[in-house]
Amino acid sequence: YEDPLEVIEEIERLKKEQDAVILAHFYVDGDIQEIADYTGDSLKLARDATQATNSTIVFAGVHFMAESAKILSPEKRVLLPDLLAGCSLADSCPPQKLAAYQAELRAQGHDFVTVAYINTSAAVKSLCDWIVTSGNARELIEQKVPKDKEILFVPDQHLGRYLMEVTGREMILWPGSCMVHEVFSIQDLVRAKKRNPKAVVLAHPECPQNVVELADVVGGTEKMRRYVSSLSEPTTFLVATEANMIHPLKAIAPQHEYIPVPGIMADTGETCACNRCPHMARNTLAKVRDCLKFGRPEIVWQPYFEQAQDV
Ligand code: CIZ
Repeated sequence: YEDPLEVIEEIERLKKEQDAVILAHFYVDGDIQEIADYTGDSLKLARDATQATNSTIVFAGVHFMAESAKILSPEKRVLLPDLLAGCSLADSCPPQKLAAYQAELRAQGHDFVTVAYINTSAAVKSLCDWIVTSGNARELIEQKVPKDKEILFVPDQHLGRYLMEVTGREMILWPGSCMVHEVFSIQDLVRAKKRNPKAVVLAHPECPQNVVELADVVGGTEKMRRYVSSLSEPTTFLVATEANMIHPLKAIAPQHEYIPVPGIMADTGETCACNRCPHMARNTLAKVRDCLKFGRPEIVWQPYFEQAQDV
């Protein structure tokens, strides 16, 4: 057992020693969000990473987020507290498979651009025309993607389907999905709505269509924060996204009550009270301390074509 307060003191000391800044995603544990210099969604954190003047970035999040920070700030040392913190969405779209599918579509005569959700590896990003986040996908597709082109959207089929609906654009969808958002239990959501008839349902667009259809507000984490802080009247919210999101919602709008929507556990089929991402959960205070102490795991990155030449 380690006293969390002592670990936090060590982190503060090591941060100064190593000229480091800590970035934490809204889906990591609240105790890490509390000690972070910046918190946010992947879009905000990628921007924060470029603004920070420190030479080391500790990214408490998952691999593709730390990799995005490294791509945008290659001169900085980027540390990820646990290298195994991956992403089911990123894993569902390997670069070789995507390249083969793009070739097949071209051979069939499709004239398309590839739009990738940020939850992808750097190798996949290098095969795509546009990279979007939940915070800017709609705007970018509406304003930037030429109307005469088809869109291949990867890797999240649920977000892609939602974007088809709101933008009115036809898309070819990659069949990936997020393990956290995929398992929301529609029956439990309906029950929670019956128990809290005045509650407002917030759902992430990575949720399947039947959950999104029951939502009052559909949006990424930054949109959820903006929405709850726009209401002064105390309100009950049913939150259908990673349960740690309740931490920043409470911080910005403590007048409300937040109830996580239950999920179904993939291995046992049992309902769990709140839905946690096992990859985000790999981040702990002790691992944040250790990566600062030992300077690893470090994210190193090379463009795809250079990797290919090395093989
Ligand atoms: O973009 C992100 O950070 C993710 C994965 C979700 C969200 O809505 O913030």
